[in-house]
Amino acid sequence: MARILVTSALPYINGIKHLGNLVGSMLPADIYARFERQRGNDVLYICATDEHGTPAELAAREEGLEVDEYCRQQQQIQADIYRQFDLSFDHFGRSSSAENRELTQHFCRRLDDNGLIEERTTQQVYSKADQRYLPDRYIIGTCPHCQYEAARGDQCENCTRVLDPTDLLEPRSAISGSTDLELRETRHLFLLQSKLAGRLEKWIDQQTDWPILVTSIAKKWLKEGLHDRGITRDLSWGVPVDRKGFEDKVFYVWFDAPIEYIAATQEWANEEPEERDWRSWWYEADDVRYVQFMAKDNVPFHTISFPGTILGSGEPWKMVSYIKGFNWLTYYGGKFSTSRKRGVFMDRALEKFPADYWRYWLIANAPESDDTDFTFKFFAGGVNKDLADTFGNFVNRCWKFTQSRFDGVVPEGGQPGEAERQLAAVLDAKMAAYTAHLEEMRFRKALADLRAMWVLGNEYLTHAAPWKVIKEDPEQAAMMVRTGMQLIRLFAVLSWPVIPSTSLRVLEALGEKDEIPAWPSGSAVDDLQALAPGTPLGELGILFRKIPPEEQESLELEFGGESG
Ligand code: B3M
Ligand code: ZN
Repeated sequence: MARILVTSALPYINGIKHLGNLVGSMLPADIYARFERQRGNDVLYICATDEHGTPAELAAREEGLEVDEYCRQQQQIQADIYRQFDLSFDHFGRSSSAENRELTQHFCRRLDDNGLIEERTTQQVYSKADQRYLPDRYIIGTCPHCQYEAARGDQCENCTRVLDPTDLLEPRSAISGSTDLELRETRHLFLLQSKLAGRLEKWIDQQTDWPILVTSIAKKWLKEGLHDRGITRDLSWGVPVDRKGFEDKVFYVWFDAPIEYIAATQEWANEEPEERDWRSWWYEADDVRYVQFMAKDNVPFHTISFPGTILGSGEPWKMVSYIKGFNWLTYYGGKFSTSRKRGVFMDRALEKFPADYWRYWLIANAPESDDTDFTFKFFAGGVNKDLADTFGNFVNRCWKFTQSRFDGVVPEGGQPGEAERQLAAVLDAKMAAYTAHLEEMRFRKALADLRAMWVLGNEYLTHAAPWKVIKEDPEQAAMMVRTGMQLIRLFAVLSWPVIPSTSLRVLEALGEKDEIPAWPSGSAVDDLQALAPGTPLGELGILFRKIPPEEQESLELEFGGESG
């Protein structure tokens, strides 16, 4: 039994996430975690809200709430939506936890002990109108690299480059819009990343099996040269800096956020201290495979900054084993945008369709090697063709026929023949490919394999035509119908990582109660005998409904499907 630690990028606290956030981190992580659990591995899937930094403060201000109260409310709202999307976190924590405060301060002390922290006097943008410093997102201006006009002080959303507020052209305050800004001197802690460059480069070079999308971003950063990085800010909300003269400052959100992966595991363990051991997952944890999921704009922080923190600590913390990165999901050719409320957000998505419709479509079209463009027409096309017409229809055909001709019981009798042998051979190959693709986290390929198996089921049934055979040879027809029911069961098990609630609905209707259906053996001859003859079929109903063209159009109107 392997031990697999899974984390997905921590969603910012500032508001409900959109489908792009979901497909670029939490959904693929969940599918991978479920798959590995089905195979009997010991999986720990950890996530949390990222609660510090200027986005939280700005959002709380907009809602007229104190920032800690805002975070408390939003964390629960997000946790609730993720539950409805069947995201199977072992723990969904908060980066504002006491555990994270302790651990963040610990890392800073260790880095300091190792000569990697330096106090420096810096010039920060100060707004006279707002009577405060304007770090990171408190300041907006034009990106000096791509000329995007609404670039933020910490990163340009358009070209993903990491920025310093003083880089921005025509800067203005995000609070008041004031351009009456000046530079003032203030002391900050700097992490001497330049001293870590050699070690980081060596470590990245060892990651020969990582996706190119990920290693190319890391190497680009290393090539541009690692700058020493300010890890504190003139803000009041965040992890306090436990150092003389720094009483009014907190750590930079990107310093404490990844540490929360570890701290959230501590939160998880602290809920059941007798039973759970966070340390075995994170400290001297050579037997653990650690996989991270994130969109590409987060990759620099996970390949350079966070590993730098860990290496610099000089302690044997777990380093990531594999990073799965994603490109963008676009919306009608433009960006999903939280600030402009453009696109489909997770709460609204669930008002329209059950989670499985979204989970299936998103992962089948995941932006892996390239961006994917969401439109309701494209979405409906996948739902109608794959879920309703292929998987749903196959289940429905077998179910109905068994009910009308075999008293709703999986029939016995008959001997599998050549058609069944061929079916098993093709299934063996497809199952092997599907398993390998999930293992490699190549989700689009995996989903193509799964679809191919669903198609195979329909083809088998059409070809076998038990409704004809039953007239001359009821035994033979029984064997065919039984094979169909075995396929349904197998498909439900194989589909569980992707569409868990539909899968369990089918398995329950077949009298199975396991919360985590065990992964099949991979030998179809055996796997097509799992269901005992005589098993009664429960009520199932329609698994997936079709989305007609009129509805696609009205969704487009409702959600604003114009290009942007
Ligand atoms: N909250 C950014 C994001 O959601 C950030 C990720 C933190 S991972 C430690 O895109
Ligand atoms: Zn830019």
